[in-house]
Amino acid sequence: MAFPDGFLWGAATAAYQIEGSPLADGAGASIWHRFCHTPGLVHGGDTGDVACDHYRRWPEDIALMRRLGLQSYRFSIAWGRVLPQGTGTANSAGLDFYERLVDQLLEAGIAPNATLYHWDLPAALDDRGGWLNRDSADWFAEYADLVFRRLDGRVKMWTTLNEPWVVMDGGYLSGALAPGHRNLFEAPIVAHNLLRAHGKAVQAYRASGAHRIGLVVNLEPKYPASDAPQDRVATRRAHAYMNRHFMDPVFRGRYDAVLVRMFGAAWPAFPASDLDLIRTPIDFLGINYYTRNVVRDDAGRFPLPVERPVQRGATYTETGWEVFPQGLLDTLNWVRTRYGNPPVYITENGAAFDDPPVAQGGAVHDALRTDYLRQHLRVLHRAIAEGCDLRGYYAWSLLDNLEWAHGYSKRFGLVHVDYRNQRRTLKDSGAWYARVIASNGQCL
Ligand code: NCW
Ligand code: CA
Repeated sequence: MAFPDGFLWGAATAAYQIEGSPLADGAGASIWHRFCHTPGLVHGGDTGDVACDHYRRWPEDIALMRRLGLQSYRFSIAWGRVLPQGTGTANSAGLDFYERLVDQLLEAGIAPNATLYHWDLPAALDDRGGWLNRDSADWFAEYADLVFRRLDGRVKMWTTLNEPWVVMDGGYLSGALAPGHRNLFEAPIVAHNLLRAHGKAVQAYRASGAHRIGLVVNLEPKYPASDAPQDRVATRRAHAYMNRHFMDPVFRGRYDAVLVRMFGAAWPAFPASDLDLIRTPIDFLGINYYTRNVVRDDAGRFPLPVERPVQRGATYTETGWEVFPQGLLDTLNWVRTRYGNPPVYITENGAAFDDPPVAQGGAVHDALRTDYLRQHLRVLHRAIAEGCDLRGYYAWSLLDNLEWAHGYSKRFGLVHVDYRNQRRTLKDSGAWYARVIASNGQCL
């Protein structure tokens, strides 16, 4: 079971989830700093104040990446470290941090893959309306351009946004994530401005960058719970909402009618020319895949009129996500056929499990995580055989880290972090993944 030559093996993290020191060296606070410091919003009152202390321990973390044999490392840049107010005066110390990180990654033979936005909007911009403000697309392009000019000589793979759907749904509709709004009328506006921001950053990149830039979306295939018409209709709506709200505009330059109808009065009239900006061609698509969704109609809920009936016999992870590797194959084939087979990277895939404690001598026997990864990687091999243009895979996550509103209670890492002393321990899944990389998947 060998993968194609040049298939890229990596692991991923995000700035606010691992760095700690969120205000160090002149950085401006983000909406996640505010959210975590608002009592009652995050499990256990956890914050990113220390997190994995990666801001100070990054050399040790690069040593861990070497141990895993990573060929690429996907991380995100904290906008507020670079531009404390979000726009205007740059903070050179913030860029220095990422410059040093990138230089040492290259020194270690690890290709950096940088994401510009993994949810940590500068709080100063939230004060100006955040993603609800139409100017947010220009703010983002200004920030992106600054980073490109400083780092594009060394970073050859860029991502504009991580999971814009989650930003919209969690940040502005369910309110479970920063900035914690719950407003049906805001959601489509935020989605649209995120898409415009993405498009403007890609255009800025064409002007100053020399390598590749893409978008990362979370995709979750939908299957009806029964043959009943209402379940089938609900499945279509759930699919349009979660999987096509961002993909259709980027790849086809339009919003789907199902989506527009779902939002009804909450759907504003957008200028048609915005779609031309949004569909600016990208070089690759990043897909984050974790689970599927079995859809049962629940007309009382909006805009996702669905329930997720528990599947008997299935394994669920600690975030409540069903383990369903076949869904990854279905998703890749859906992208291949609907969107013209773009170059794809799996930019996140992984599982939170309650790992056993660190054993004597330093080991974590996390067999469930290894199982999860193995099953999903096997499916990738099939997707390639079926014609998907799949270029690489990033496990989520290098380290246990701050799982947003779940705080530190959910562990996704290949490496265990003891938050009492910041000690890192390679889990069994990490040692296993190192063998997968070393054999280019042959040992699967
Ligand atoms: S969508 C999501 N995740 C995880 C996160 O660690 C990563 O940064 C994301 O790209 C794994 O992959 C994505 N997490 C959703 C968190 C929702 C939390 C809601 C908590 C309610 C109490
Ligand atoms: Ca638990």
